[in-house]
Amino acid sequence: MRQTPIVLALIADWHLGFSFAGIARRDPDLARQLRQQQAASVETVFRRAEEAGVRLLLIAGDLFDSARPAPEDLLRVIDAAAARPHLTVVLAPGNHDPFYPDGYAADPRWPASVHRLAPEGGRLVFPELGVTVDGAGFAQMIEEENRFTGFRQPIPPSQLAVCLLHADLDPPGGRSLYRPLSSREPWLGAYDLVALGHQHSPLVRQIGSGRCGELRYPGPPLATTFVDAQAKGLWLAEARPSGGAGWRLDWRVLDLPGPRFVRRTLDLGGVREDRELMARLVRLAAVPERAAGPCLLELVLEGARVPELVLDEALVEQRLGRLGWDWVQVADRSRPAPQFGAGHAAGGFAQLLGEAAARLGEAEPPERVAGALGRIASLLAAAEAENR
Ligand SMILES: [Mn+2]
Repeated sequence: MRQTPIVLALIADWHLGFSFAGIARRDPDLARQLRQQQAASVETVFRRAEEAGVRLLLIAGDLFDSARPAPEDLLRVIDAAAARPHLTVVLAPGNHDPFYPDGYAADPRWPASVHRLAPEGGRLVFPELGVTVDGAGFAQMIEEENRFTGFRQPIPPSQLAVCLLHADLDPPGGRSLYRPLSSREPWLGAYDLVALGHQHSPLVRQIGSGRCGELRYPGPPLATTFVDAQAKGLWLAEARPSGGAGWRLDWRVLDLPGPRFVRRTLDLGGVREDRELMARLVRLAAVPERAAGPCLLELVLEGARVPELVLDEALVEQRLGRLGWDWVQVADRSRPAPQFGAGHAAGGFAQLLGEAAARLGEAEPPERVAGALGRIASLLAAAEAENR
């Protein structure tokens, strides 16, 4: 039996070639810096993997942001892999970068060490590594069903059994446009590791049957949007036979230089005036320590906002920017008070309701104001419908 453990790395949702267009509209320099960091991360990831003794690099889809990556993005990955022929790479294309017969996955310049799993599914046996990798790439951008359910031929217990897939694990209601996969499907018992991409957050679930392996999302190695706020870096595992039914995997994560996308939430329910709002924002928006790359903040506002609270988003972004953030954006999900702006078809009744809403904010505790404002808003909507 093998004495030294197999070292492997798992990557998903890298989204190389992402445009950062939303950031570029307001801050072209920051967008350029993010694109450069993303491009540089390709060599960094391959180098760090090599230095850590990784023999097998698994890429669970959405390596590229697009099915037609820019030539320089494709070449960066091809070159980084070609420079390390002893690092075996297996790629299962995802919904962003599906396996088209004439696309990047079929490019003849890929070195022999990089295996791309086709939509019909495949089994790759690496006797020198002691690993078998099964899996299938996406054939198109939407697949409302996962057709890959493994192979009948069992993998010998002496081999680490891996399934590599881009799939949506346990989606709400069991339905998804990106290969819904239930963690209870019996065929998963054939694997020590079901390596997944798509959900952009690190997650692990144990498989309760067969080899009693695990389902794992690594999250992206490098964040590209606020969806990636949980991104941790490059996930590595040492795999060794457990002595029982399957293999044991011990995971650790290598921190990579890059941007920090941070999301923080403020409940406006208890906030009564602008000064208090600013004080809370400043407390909430402390910049994280040890941040090497740019720091981007999304401030999410929740709760019921009292009507006299004037929230100037530009002012908030400016004030928080002074705390050291490279980017601040406000996502207002608070329930707004009824609007009585100019040009509104507001008659006397609407005026009355508006004044009542303002008085409520002065006199009542916020938790009661919330319900009353909702009532006022529906009365106003009914009044408007009548006027139409
Ligand atoms: Mn993705």
